[in-house]
Amino acid sequence: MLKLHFAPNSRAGRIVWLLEELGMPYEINKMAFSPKDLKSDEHRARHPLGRVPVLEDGDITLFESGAIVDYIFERHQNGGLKPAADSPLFPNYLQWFHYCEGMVMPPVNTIVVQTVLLPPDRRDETALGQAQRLLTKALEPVEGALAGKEYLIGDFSGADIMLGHACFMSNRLGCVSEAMPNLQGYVKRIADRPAFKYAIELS
Ligand SMILES: N[C@@H](CCC(=O)N[C@@H](CS)C(=O)NCC(=O)O)C(=O)O
Repeated sequence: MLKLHFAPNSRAGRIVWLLEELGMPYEINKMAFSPKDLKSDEHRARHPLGRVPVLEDGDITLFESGAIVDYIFERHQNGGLKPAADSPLFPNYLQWFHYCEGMVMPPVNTIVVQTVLLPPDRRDETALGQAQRLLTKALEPVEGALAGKEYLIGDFSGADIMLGHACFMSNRLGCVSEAMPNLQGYVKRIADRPAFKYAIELS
């Protein structure tokens, strides 16, 4: 059975969300989002940086959320929520799937560091402002892509598991403004999905 190593309020929520959407059985190892759990020798043996998510499948260990999503589709779901390579939807699927970690999450990470993780006396307003501007810019093409669509490629897909989760987090950080009505509607649609609710409330 698949085993997911999880901490709340993290990208591990993407994998819970996916497994719940697919109705797949899995075991979960719930850790605290704290150095005591994540940087323990036991967890570093699974992920050299002591991060989440980590998925174990028998003797296979994977520690990158996008790779985990794709692995589940290819090894366990015969494609799953992913268009076939010859589908006209495939190029857009790939683009938005990878846009998540490539373009949206870097400024999200900085904003979380500068507003939550660092003690107030070590926070840097300039770095925070830059990251907020960068995130707004990175979200603009997503706003455009969602025009007239419920989900990123039309139907719900693995691209939403990745980038939809990042858009939800961006909204939580106050970076999805009223100037982005398509994104606001998208975040609401995602937040209303029962599997997403389950994942985001898991602690
Ligand atoms: N690109 C990686 C990022 C993994 C990552 O940074 N996870 C964060 C939680 S969202 C983490 O474990 N942070 C703990 C730490 O940095 O100590 C992925 O998508 O899996």
